[in-house]
Amino acid sequence: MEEAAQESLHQKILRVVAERGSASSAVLAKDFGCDHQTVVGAIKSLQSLKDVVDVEKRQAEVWLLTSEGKDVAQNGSHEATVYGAVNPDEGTSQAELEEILSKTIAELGMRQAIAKKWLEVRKTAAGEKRVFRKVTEIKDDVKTLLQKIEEQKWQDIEKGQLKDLQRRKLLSKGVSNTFLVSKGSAFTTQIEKPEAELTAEMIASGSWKGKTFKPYNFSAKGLYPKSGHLHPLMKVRSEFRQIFLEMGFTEMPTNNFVESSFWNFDALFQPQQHPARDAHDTFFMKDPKYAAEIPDEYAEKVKLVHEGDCYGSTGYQYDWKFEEAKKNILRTHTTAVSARMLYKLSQQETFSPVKYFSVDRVFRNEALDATHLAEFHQIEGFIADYDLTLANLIGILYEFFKKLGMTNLKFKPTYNPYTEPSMEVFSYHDEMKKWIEVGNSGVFRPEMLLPMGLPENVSVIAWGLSLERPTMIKYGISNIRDLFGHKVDLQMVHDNPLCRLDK
Ligand code: FB9
Repeated sequence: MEEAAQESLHQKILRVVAERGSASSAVLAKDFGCDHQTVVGAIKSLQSLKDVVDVEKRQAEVWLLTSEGKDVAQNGSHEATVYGAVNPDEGTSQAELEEILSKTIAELGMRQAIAKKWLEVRKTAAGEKRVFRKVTEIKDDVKTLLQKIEEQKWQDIEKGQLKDLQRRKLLSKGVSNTFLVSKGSAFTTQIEKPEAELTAEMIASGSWKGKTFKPYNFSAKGLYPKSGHLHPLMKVRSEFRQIFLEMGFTEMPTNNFVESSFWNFDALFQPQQHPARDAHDTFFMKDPKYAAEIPDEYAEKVKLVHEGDCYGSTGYQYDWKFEEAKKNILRTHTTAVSARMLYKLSQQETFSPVKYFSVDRVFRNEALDATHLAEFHQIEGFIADYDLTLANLIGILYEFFKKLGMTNLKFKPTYNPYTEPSMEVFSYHDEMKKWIEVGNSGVFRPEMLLPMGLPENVSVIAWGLSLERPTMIKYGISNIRDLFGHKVDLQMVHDNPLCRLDK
């Protein structure tokens, strides 16, 4: 109810109480022609003003119209309906009445109308039974009574009539909580709207002294704190993390975006003149330009394998430089972290098989377009164990992508500097009705593993994909800027649904 209207309702109630000494909420609602609950709310609000009114809760037996009763109060009694349907000249057959009205109304109405001598059944000259009117007009007292009850004026009606209407299932007995409001010890009709809060201005000016304040409602519910909402990428990352954890993988520590060229490229047997290592594809750090430390002994072995004729490989036959390896960059793939983890593994007393994964940001100085930014989240998994083969890699890829709902896979040979053989992974997407590239994979080369010092019969199978591609497909986002970056609509973050990768 509008505040002003609620205000005038307060005043109207106080005026009636001033005149009558007290008043019931039910009577007030009827007199004011407004909803009983609204009047109760206003009474409770007046009650919060100290001693202005006294309020006593009462339970009164009330007569309530049933749904059929409400229909009769609005449209007339069954008997009046049947009387109205009878043709005043030729009369009407019962079958026609049942067809016009309904069997129930025709039967109920006929019985009441005959009892009230409004209608009679007699035979025509042709010997047909028809219903005829006995009076030219009627008074629908049932409708009138029910309307009075609806206005809560049942006090003027005889008990027998109420019982009769109850018998006809037009009325039912109920209990209504009403409130008797009467003058309190501090009764006044001049109430000031109670203040909802004590302001600094009131305290400074002292104006609070003449005001009444709403009592503090300790049981009021607090505002629902606007909680945060996970970004779709983070929801999808959680789903991938869950998949890897279910498969027994351990997450790698990926909390360094800045990486040395050594771990990002050299340790992966990626030659220093490889095009991916120039400034067109990689972000080089200005400061600090060089990595603080690189494991020297291991770096010497990396130098040997790059330059060739070592570890059973011809290498790349070039002069490998420490200075190039020490340059700091923004990592271009999380395979740099995989290299660090494998080196750490090789430093253990004895080798033990492991399964690791990572999901984190990587950076590439590439041409931007609708689906590519200078950074994306790479997902990577690898398994290091004795004598793993391409068959094991294909098997784990089927297991992994099955958890994404993809079972129809194809593998296409490709080249990566650090894996041999290498395969691109494709899956047939039923909704898009086409084959889509869903990742890249391979077996890390001996030139990467042997300089670390891993046993010769240990092999490592690995694969990778992005987080953005599945997220964009799952959430139907066509432009990556609607998913990632400063132009993202935060409402999208708020509204987007739970992520289910397997559906
Ligand atoms: O994610 C990619 N595609 C993809 C993945 C999931 C998916 O799920 C949908 C719900 C159905 C849909 C699509 N791709 C890899 C393939 C392409 O999108 C490709 O065009 C883009 N690739 C990125 C690199 O582009 C600069 C995706 C990214 C990628 C590519 C390769 C690796 C990681 C990410 C890798 C690797 C790797 C290989 C061997 C050993 C270790 C790591």
